[in-house]
Amino acid sequence: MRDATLFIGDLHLDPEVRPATVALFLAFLRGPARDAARLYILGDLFEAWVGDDDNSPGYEPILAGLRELAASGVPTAFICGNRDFLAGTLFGERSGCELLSDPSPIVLNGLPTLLTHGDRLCTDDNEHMQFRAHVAQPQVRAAFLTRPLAERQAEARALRRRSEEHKQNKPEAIMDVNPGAVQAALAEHGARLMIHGHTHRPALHGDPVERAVVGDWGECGSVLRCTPGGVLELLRLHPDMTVETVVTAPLPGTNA
Ligand SMILES: [Mn+2]
Repeated sequence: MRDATLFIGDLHLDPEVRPATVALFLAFLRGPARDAARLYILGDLFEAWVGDDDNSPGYEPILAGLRELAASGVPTAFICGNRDFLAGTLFGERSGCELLSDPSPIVLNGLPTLLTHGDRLCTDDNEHMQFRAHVAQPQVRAAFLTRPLAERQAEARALRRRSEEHKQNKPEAIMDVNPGAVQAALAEHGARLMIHGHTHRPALHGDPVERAVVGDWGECGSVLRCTPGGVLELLRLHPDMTVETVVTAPLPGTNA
C-alpha cells in the first residue's frame, strides 16, 4: 500500500470480547499500514472509550501499535466516533494520533474532501440525534469523567447492551445517512467527496464517486485506499494480511 492514503473506521476494538479483531488491527499496523503515506481513523476505533485515564491492560498493545506506526513515519489522524467521543488530548499523546474534529475537510490528491465519522448524517434516527446532543454538553462529559473508572466502564457495558437491543428494533433506512444531510455537509465545506464510516455499509456511492463508506472490522478488516495515482479502492483485509479488492473507482477529477 506504498504511498497511499488509508482510511479505516468502526473497528469497535474490545480486547476482552473480540481479541481476534485486536490481533488483526495490530498486524495491520505492523504490516500494510507501514507503507502508507498517511492513515486516517474515522471513529469507533474502540467499542467504548470511557476516558483517557482508562489504563485497561488490553488497550496498551493498541496504543503502542499506533505510537510505533507514527514513529515509523506514518502520520495518523483520528476522528472520534459515537463510541469513543471521549477520546481527548491524553489519548492523542498515548496513541501518537493527531486528533481531528468531526467533520474535517482535507485535500486528497488535490480533491476537496470531507472526513466524518458519519453518525451526524443519520438525521432520521431521532434517538441517536438526542444522544448526540446530550453528550455534546460539556457539563455532561465533565460529570461522567469525574466518576470512578470502574463505574464508567460498567456504565459503558450497560449502554452497549441497550444500544444492541434498540438497533434490532429500528428500520434499516433510519440507520443510514440522510441524503440531504450529506449534500448539506458537502456544500458547506465546498467538498466534492465525503469519506465516512458508522453505518457499516462499505461502498463507493455516485458516478463520479461522491461518498465513500468504510466498513466495520470483525474477522476481516475494511480499508479504503487512495492511491497516489488517484484511484479509490475499497479493500477487505484478511487475517493473513492478504488484501481483496471489493470495488474501485477513480477519484473525481483524475484521469486514472
Ligand atoms: Mn459509530
